[in-house]
Amino acid sequence: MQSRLSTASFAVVLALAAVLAMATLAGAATTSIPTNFDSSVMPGNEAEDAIAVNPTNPADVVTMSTLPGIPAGLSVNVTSNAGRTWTHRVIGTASDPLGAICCDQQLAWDRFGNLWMTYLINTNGDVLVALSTDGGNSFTKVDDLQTKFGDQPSISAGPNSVWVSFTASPGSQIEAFGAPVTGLGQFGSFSPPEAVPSPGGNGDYGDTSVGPGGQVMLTYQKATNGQGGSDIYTAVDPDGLGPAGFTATLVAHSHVGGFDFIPAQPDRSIDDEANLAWDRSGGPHNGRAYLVWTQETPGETDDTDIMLQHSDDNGATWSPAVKVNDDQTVNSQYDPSIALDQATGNLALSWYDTRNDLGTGGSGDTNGVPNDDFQIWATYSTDGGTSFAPNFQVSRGTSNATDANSGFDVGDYTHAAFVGGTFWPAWSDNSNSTGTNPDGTLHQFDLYTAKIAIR
Ligand SMILES: [Ca+2]
Ligand SMILES: [Ca+2]
Ligand SMILES: [Ca+2]
Repeated sequence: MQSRLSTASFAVVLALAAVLAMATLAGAATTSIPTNFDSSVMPGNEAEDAIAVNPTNPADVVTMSTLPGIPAGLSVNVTSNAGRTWTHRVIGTASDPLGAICCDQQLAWDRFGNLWMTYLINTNGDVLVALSTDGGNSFTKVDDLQTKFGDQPSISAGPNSVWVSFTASPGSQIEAFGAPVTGLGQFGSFSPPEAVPSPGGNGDYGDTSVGPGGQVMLTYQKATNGQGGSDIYTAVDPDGLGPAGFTATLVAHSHVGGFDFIPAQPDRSIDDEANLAWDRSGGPHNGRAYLVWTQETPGETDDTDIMLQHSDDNGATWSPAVKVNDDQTVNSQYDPSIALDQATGNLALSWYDTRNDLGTGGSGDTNGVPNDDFQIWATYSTDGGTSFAPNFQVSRGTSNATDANSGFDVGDYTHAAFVGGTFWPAWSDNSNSTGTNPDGTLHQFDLYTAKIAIR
């Protein structure tokens, strides 16, 4: 009896060792699903996320989420131990000095430890900038563009500057403004907004990136409504805070429009969600800019895919678009995020993905309906985008936007951060795979993330 127990125990030890070996492998080769963190643990919907990691202390991670259905405020979640424990609070309520925050928050953490945020306020659509110098535990408003009604501002930090671009009404004019940064809490005034001139100077749903020399690249799509397709532009200011201005370049045409409805986003729809990353690592691909966006082939089939291009000449010319998702389905991949580890030059991407929902049951299908349940998937490249690791599943569970019952689905975008060999994708999740969502399973979303070692 004793001997048999010992044999059984030994078998358990062997099994545990195998699991541990797989978990270790997962760090490098991502062959199994990583641990998921429920960063928000909040009743109601958290959708449309931001995430940033502190380059001066990569154990500091901050996530933020819009709170659709609540008049004003953002969910802010902070860990200082790489996800083991989180604090949660709501900022941007009606009485907050930051203003009554509507939405469209985005984050950038610079090499000095400054955590920058851009966002919109409810009252007049002002585009604002706030700064945290204490790891996201408090934010102070530092700039307010008081005369513009803005949309989807994005923010990026470079070696010695921080830049915001946004869409200004009327005419969906793309504008950008920047400030010099010299240390923790040490920065100059933001420039007045600089408009991207015609041709190609208007659009929306874009991103901002700063290159190794302080040059600035924006991306956005023209055609901001409807399902019928859109052109994707980049615009570059070659000297950043210097006197030169932006010049726009047409890069690609997508069959995704401005509000393109797919089964997984039946209420909010999707757009191209073009996003940028710029290699400032000093490595073999230093200066390479990457552009990710969403294609639909053929148009109006809901078979959307994640496309990637790169440029080695400040956006003047681009490599042919390659499809990043490697599934063999006609299902939807959408809302891509892209992040580059400036410590290594490695590139990682994550996105919402319905590949495992064939409507035939199983772990990827909650309801017998095809193509409406999503997971988060990702890949990475360690050779400048020449080759990619096989796609791997990040979310442990499967989620459904209709079940969130907000009319906002997961919102318009998702984000990821990649610092010091660790990739942190963020996403809205109602699978309740962690057992911590206060609303239970397949109800309102919580804001999830995962920690993935990639070197
Ligand atoms: Ca697809
Ligand atoms: Ca389904
Ligand atoms: Ca929630």
